Amino acid sequence: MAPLVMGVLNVTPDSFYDGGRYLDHERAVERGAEMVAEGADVVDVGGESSRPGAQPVGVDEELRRVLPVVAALAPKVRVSIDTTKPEVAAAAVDAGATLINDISARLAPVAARLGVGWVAMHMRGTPLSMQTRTDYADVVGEVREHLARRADEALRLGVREVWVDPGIGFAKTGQQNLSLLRNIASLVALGLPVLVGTSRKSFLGGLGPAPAPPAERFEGSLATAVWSMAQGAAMVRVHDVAATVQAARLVGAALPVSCGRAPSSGPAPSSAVAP
Ligand code: HH2
Repeated sequence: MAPLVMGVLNVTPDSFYDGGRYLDHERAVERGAEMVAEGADVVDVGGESSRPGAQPVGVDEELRRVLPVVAALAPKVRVSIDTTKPEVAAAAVDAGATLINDISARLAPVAARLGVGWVAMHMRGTPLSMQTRTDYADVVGEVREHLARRADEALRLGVREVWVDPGIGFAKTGQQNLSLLRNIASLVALGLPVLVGTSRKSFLGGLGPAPAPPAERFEGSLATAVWSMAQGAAMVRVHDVAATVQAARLVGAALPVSCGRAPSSGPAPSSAVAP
């Protein structure tokens, strides 16, 4: 089975790559429909930027941004809601979202109550403070343990679909992002589906001879998406859907058996299989 592709749709003025492009609801819905045509499996709708230093948005404003977009896209495609606010998650589920993409990894009780899937992403602090909190003794081990604990709590609460995500770029240095990418397989070994988001992120801009802005990070984004999928990530979160869908199909054809699945030894929890 090919890994899944989650398309990023930010209904915000300030997201680091697509900020301001889809603040108008009509344009956001058009872009969502375009992603569906390009083969996206999930469209991830967000109303609050989480780039380093981003200012928080109030509940009412976040709801105003995302709800009409979620409602318009949900009949066409699986919609996830990228939020850390319980009220926004609940209203988006009411409007048709079936997955809560939670960068705070704190909304498992909401996902359990609403009977929807949940993504637990690793982060320290908040987007305002996170880049001052990159002091890990063992970034790979600490991220894995944090996600394993949160996932376990969620499974105990009765969340049936639990994803884990290392949170590339969230409270991580460039080198720490690379260590996490090198060790995706150790997250996959938890037996839960893994989501990875590297798309257009700043560590990619620092790998070449001169710093590259987000507009020049497509190749690095695709390369790291392919790398992640080949290491067993069950889904990648990307801005560039069409190219990544082609890459995912190729990876799926090349690695037909184990991609994104729990290792064959040992029991796999029911949530380990990607939907
Ligand atoms: N990255 C961003 C936002 N949400 N969710 C998950 N699960 N994983 C990620 O890596 C992730 C995420 C940041 O990217 P983007 O949405 O493009 O930017 P912004 O936060 O500025 O809106």
